[in-house]
Formats: sequence, C-alpha cells, structure tokens
Amino acid sequence: MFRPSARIFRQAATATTAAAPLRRAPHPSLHLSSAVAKALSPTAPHPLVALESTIITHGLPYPYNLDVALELEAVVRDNGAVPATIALLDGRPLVGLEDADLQRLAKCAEDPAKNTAIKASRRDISHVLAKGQGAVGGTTVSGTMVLAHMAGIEIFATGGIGGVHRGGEASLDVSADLTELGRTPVSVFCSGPKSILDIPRTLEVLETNGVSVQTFNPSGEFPAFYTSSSGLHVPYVGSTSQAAASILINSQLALGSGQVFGVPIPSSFEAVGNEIQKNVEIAVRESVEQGIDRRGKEATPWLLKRLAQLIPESKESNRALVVNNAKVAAQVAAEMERMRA
Ligand code: PSU
Ligand code: MN
Repeated sequence: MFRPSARIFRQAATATTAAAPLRRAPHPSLHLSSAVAKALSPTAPHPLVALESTIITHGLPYPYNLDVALELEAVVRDNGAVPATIALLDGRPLVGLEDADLQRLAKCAEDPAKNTAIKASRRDISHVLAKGQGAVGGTTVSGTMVLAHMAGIEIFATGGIGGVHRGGEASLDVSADLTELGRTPVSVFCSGPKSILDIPRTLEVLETNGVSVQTFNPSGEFPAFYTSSSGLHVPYVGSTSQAAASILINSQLALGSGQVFGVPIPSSFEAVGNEIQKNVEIAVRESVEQGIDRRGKEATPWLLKRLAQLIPESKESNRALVVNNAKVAAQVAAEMERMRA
C-alpha cells in the first residue's frame, strides 16, 4: 500500500501552490446556472462539484431520485462548494440546474416503461442536443465529465462509475466512462464500480488508459460499491488535502487524464452490503439468461432496476454512499481552492 511521507507530501503541496494552474474558461455554448456562473468567475472563484444526471433519469426510481438529487446538492453546499448538476435539456447543455429542471429529469423515471430520457454518454451528446425542444438527456459519468471539463470544473461526485461488464472480455461491453477517464482531466469521487461489473478487469482497463486510481479506504482496498472491500489494492489517499494536491499536480503537469478516488460506503451499511452482494449475483445471472447483457446501454439500468426489486434496501445503501461521496468531493474542492489562492 502506498503511504506518502509527510515530507514528500509537503513538498508536493508547496510545489503545487507555487504554480497553481488556473481553471479554464467555460465553453461559450454551455448554459450555466447563475450560481455556477458566479462560482466560475475568474475574479472570485469558488469551489464547484459536478453531479451527474443518469442517476436521476435511469439510476433510481421516482420520487426517490428527486430526493437524492436535492440532498446531493445540499450536502455539496453544506461542505463549502457549489453543486453543478449536469444534463441535456431542450437542446441545451446545462451546467447547474434549477429545482424545476431537477423535477423534470426525475419525473422521466416515474414510469420506467415510458421513460423518454436518453442516457447520454459522450457519443450521445450531439444527437440528443440536435433533437432540440422536448429532448431530455441524463448524462452518465462520461457525458458529465465532458461537460464539466468544458465548464472548467475539475471535481465530480457520483455513486458508481461504469466499468468492464462481466463477460466483457468476449462481449467488449466496456463502459465509455473508462475511456473518458483516460482522456479528460476530471476527478471522479465514487464508491467504485458497482459489483454488477468485473472489478479486476475494470482496474486493468483504467491502468491501460493511464487513469490514477486512489482509495480513501484505510485498508488500501478499492471499494466495491455496496461494501468497502474488493480485495484489490490501489494507492491510499490519507486526507482531503492529499487528494487536492494530487488533482492540482495532475493539472499542473497537464497530464490530460482523469483520476478516480474511491470512497468506501459508510461502515453502518457494510452488513447489508454483503446481503446485497448475493442479490447482485442473482441479477447478473438473470441478465445473462434473458440476453440483457447483449443490449448495449440498457444493461446497466436493467441491472440497477432488478437489484432494487430483489432487495429494496439497496436504494438506501446507494443513497448513503453517493451522499458521502458528494461530501468528500466538496471538501476536496474547497481544499483545492485554498491551495490555489
Ligand atoms: N452505476 C450505478 N448507478 C448508475 C450508473 C452506474 O451504480 O446510475 C450509471 C452512471 O451514469 C454510469 C453509467 O456512468 O451508469 C454507466 O453505464 P454503462 O455501463 O452503460 O456505460
Ligand atoms: Mn456498455
């Protein structure tokens, strides 16, 4: 397990502060909410945390999804940063949503059989925007990273990243999130890939793509979403200031790649996590039997929905971990602005 010495860390932090890179200016095509525009102002920059919207349109049932979306924004604010939920609405790429926008996205999941929202990864951004009025796109980790980077936001919190699906070595079902992380310098705070995925192969692909993966888990293990341990060790990040230094150094060196910070689920959810894991195996087996694993972008939402049916408590675990990730991300974003000042 990697543990930086205090001396090395101090040097890194000092070097970073000495040449703290500035944020990039937001792309003119983006529609920024007034809170986000203000936080991005070059004269008085404020910490920001991007949030995705696939979790709202395809990840959680209505109205639970709306509660979680609002709670995520609140926890980011409570921890000293401005939330920037990202989505595609009526032909406009939005960075920062008003409550009415959040409600509209959440409502799309009211009847899953009639969900007209489009799950939007990088490849979907232009076709969803081209549809114009009435079109709703819930951005995935990859779609959100693209737009966050265009806005100049470097930190993003979510529940789980996509990864290599089970059997992905044959089906080639590897989430676009892993490619995005290799090409876009945004740091994603998550609780690992959901255990519906193949976690060892996901880490292999992240390594191939040059993505720094670190864990806040004192055991040094990368978290496995509903539980804290995956059995797989990655570098340990001992504090929010160390994470902030890592992000600033990545930017200062213009490495161009993203980073993943694994935050373990709060420990009180560990026991139910083991129970959920058994149901994950059932859901995955059913998806293979029914050929869902060959249906491209439908696979992940199907598995999430099936899991919530099999074990409704999984929703509470999901909420607890994503809220905790948003809290840690906001603290790191605030720390980063302090280092940059
Ligand atoms: N994992 C979850 N909940 C989610 C997702 C993943 O626990 O809602 C969403 C994220 O938006 C992620 C996307 O980026 O699914 C990955 O989908 P795919 O496997 O099709 O790339
Ligand atoms: Mn896929």
